[in-house]
Amino acid sequence: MLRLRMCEDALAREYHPADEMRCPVHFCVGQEAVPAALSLLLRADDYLYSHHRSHGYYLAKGAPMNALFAELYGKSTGANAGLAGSQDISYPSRRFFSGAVLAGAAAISAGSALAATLQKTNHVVVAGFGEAATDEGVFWETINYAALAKLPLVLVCENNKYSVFSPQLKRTSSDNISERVATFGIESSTIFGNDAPLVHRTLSAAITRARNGAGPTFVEAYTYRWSGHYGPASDDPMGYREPGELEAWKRNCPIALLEHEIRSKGMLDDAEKAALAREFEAEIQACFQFAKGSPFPVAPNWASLNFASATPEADRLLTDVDVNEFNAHQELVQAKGY
Ligand SMILES: Cc1ncc(C[n+]2csc(CCOP(=O)(O)OP(=O)(O)O)c2C)c(N)n1
Ligand SMILES: [Mg+2]
Repeated sequence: MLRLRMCEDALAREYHPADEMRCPVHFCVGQEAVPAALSLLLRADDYLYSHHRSHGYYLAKGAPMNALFAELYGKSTGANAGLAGSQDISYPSRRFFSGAVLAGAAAISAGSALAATLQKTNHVVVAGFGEAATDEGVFWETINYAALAKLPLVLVCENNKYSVFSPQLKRTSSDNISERVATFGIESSTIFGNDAPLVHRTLSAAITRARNGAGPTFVEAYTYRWSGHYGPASDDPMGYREPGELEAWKRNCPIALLEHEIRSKGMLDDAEKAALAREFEAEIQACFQFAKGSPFPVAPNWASLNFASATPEADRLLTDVDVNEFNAHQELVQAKGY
């Protein structure tokens, strides 16, 4: 959690006025507990999908911090050669994928979990997303199918109350997401998402269930983003937060809560915390150096940026398919009268 917090704080400090990062960034300051718990629980062969607030999940899957920084700077050494940016970053070799379509993480994760079932591998699939993903129809289709097919899937909803500037109760008549999910036949719970040990226990149980073939679990973790919706600047002047709300959640900082607990048990002292902070600070500075010193990507031609053309299937469709034949087949499948 501390590594992620320091990483996000450092990126936020560098974002303006330097303006060298080439993409919008959604910081996850205040929301460290879920990704940190996942970082301890997921195996290398497990898949993790996330939404636009992606950095915590990226690091949770063990993807390298320097490739994250270089990606934000639009450099060729970035996780996606500088072409994806923050909210669509992926690191395929660590089986991590993010995406800007809110419920996309959930929907794609169900397909990925189905693949795990069909291929009889023992890996599990986790999707992390915000509560606004549950405003989308495909989210409910996903949980319906996940329950039916008993997919090895864990869906984690970080409920931070807001979709950009809109509170949940201005978007839905009730804020009982996990109760609604339970009616689909999925194990479902709501927890205080800034209690790191509770988050860890809950996600650990969910991942174990998935791995043991007991089916999907939905976890709604109440948390709060300290930063604006995107970028480093506060968007409080928009007036969408209730007075005192941010301060109350800051008093419930997930890092401070855990720190208090482990200090009181003699598991952390000042020197140990300072050593951790020094280690993370050195890593972060090395990442900035790496990112800033890396070259921009070079595209030899536009076609080389069409990733679909790198797949044999797409090539075949583009070159072999006879359009006339394709059109002729439409008659066979299209019901008359439509
Ligand atoms: C399908 C879709 N609709 C709308 C948007 C625009 N959009 C980007 S972020 C966001 C808010 C998302 O809120 P939430 O899912 O709760 O995540 P949070 O930002 O609170 O972490 C919206 C509406 C989008 N990216 N995708
Ligand atoms: Mg939200």
